[in-house]
This record gives sequence, structure tokens and C-alpha cells, in this order.
Amino acid sequence: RTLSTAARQSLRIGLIPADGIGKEVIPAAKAAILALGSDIPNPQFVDLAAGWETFTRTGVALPQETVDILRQECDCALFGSVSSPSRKVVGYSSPIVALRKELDLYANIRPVVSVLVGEKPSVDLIVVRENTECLYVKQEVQTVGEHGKEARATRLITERASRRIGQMAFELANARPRKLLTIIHKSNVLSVTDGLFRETVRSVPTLPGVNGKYDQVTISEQLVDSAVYRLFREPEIFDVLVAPNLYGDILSDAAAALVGSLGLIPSINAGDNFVMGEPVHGSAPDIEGKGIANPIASIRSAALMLRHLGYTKGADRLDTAVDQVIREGKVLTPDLKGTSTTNEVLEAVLRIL
Ligand code: GGG
Repeated sequence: RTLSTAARQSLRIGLIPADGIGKEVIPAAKAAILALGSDIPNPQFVDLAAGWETFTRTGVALPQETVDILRQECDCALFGSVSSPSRKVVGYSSPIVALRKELDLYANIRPVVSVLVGEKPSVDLIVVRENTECLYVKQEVQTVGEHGKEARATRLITERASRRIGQMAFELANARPRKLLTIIHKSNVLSVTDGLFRETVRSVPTLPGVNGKYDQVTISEQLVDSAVYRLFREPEIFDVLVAPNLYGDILSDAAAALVGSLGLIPSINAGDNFVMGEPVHGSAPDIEGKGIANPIASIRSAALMLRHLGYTKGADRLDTAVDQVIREGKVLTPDLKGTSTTNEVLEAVLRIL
């Protein structure tokens, strides 16, 4: 993990398809990585269990063995999608939320980009979502009060997590041509929690050691509701958006709607020592097993993961192949108004690779 790409003799990738269409799209990402040949040094794959189905079989949603193998034996991982139930199930807790915490993958980086030339609106943005706290600490309680049931959730925002997601967002913004960073919050209402997030991210350029590194970054801020409105009205104004966990989750799905399909949008969960690619889409029970899930988000997630590790050439080849398939518009899954299957899209990508 700490090796440079040149020094690495092989790349061990944990594969956690989890539930639903994750089982259909993660194998496609694996095939695409294998097609990169010598651009990736001796890729080796380790199949790992997690998810609702794993829970129903074993009583555990995230087996300790999965966490241990990822920590001890893998350089990186690809996660598919999870089907957590909407009701409370005793003993069950979302494995993806737990995995992000276990591996301290504090940044969820979600690029949303229009591919078609002249596509309107023109979108080229990255949502940088804090990945470990906010309402996702999942501290919920239900009690009975004077007027019946009462439910409460703790929303945790810490200076440490806000600072490190802020640093990640400034780094990303600084590396892009427009260098615009928008901080998303609702601190006019949640002045303590969102106020801390906003202030801490804003203070990143003044941290010791920064020494003017981010002087070229233009910082702005938007209340989350206004950000959603402007995202739909004029998405081209956004470059890098940094947000607490829940707002980032919602904003990135919303942005996906502007570029055709959630089935196109990749992400990485990144920490200081590990990276895990993950399509933004969920397990899609409505199309599970039909062989028509779009594999592009997973292939692009593999590309993002490889790019994060320094395998730029392999990552570029995956992105270029996928972009060509989208631009040609002949082999597309139904979410993009096509009639092709997962395998046909994968085959089209592999032919270009
Ligand atoms: N790949 C993203 C994904 O699986 N999304 C579904 C999701 O977030 N489900 C909520 C959960 O199970 O934690």
C-alpha cells in the first residue's frame, strides 16, 4: 500500500460485489482491469463477502474476515452495492457504512461529468463527501413521550473530519483548471454542526504548512437547498463541492440525473492508507438478475481507484474506452435508453481496450 506504483510487483484487489446488481457489475470491472494487460502489474483478485444476503446467510453483514483480508492482504478494493432494508432489523447494520469507518475511508469522491460533445447542460464537477460522520454515525433512539413515539438521531460533525475532508477538497480543487471550491452547508439553521463544518473547511488555507498553496482556489459557499436549485438551473457554475455526509450523498445522486444516468457515476472511498472504488448506484432490485445493469459506473470506479494509486495510463485507457462507447451511442443499457445488456456494454469496452 505504501509502495510506489513502480515498486509494486502485483496489485491485490479485494472484490466485494455485495448485493443485487453489484454481483453483475463488479465482475465487469474486473474484466476491464484484466484487459489493461501490463499497464497494471499482475492484478490479483480476492473475492470477499458483505451485504444483506451475507447477513441472511450468516447473521453478519460485514464479516471480520473481509475487513482483516482488506487490511492485511489488499492494496485496494472494489465494492458493488448493498440492499439494506428500510426497517430496523436486529443485528443488522449497513456494511458499506461500517467498512468506510473500519478502514477510515474518510473521503467519498464522486466526479459527475457530461461526456457527449455539446451536451446540455454541461456538467464537470466533483462532489467531495465526508464519509464517516454526520447522521451516518447511526446513533438513533426511539422513546415514548407524552404524545407517543419519539425518535432521535445524533448528528456528529468533528473538527478533525471536517479538516481532513476540507484538505482533500482543496487539493482536488487546486489541481483543476477552474480551481473553484464550494462549501455546502445549512449553517443558517444548524449553526453549531454545519457551522463547525463550514468554519473548519474555510480555515484549511490558514493551516500550518499550507504556506499559500491554495491561494489560487476561489472559495464560495452555498446553503444545501440553494445548491440543489442552482445545480439544476446552472450546473456549469460548480467545480468542486465539499459537503457533510448526508448532503453529499443527496447532491451527487441529484447531479447524476443531469448527465443521463446514475449508472454512469463512479466514486472512490479514500483514506490515507486505502482506497475502495464503488459505483454510486445502489443494488437496483427492480433490474437485478436481468443482465441489463449498466457496468460503466463500476468500470469508471475501477479507473478512479487506479488513478488514485498512480496507475494513470491504465485509468486513462478505461475512461477513454467508456467515453467512446457512450459517444458512439450504439451499445447502451436501458438506463441510457439503449437495449443492450451488461455483457454487451462490457464487450464494447473490451474491444476498444
Ligand atoms: N454503491 C452504493 C450503494 O450500495 N448504495 C446503496 C446504499 O447506500 N444503501 C444504503 C446502505 O445499505 O447502507
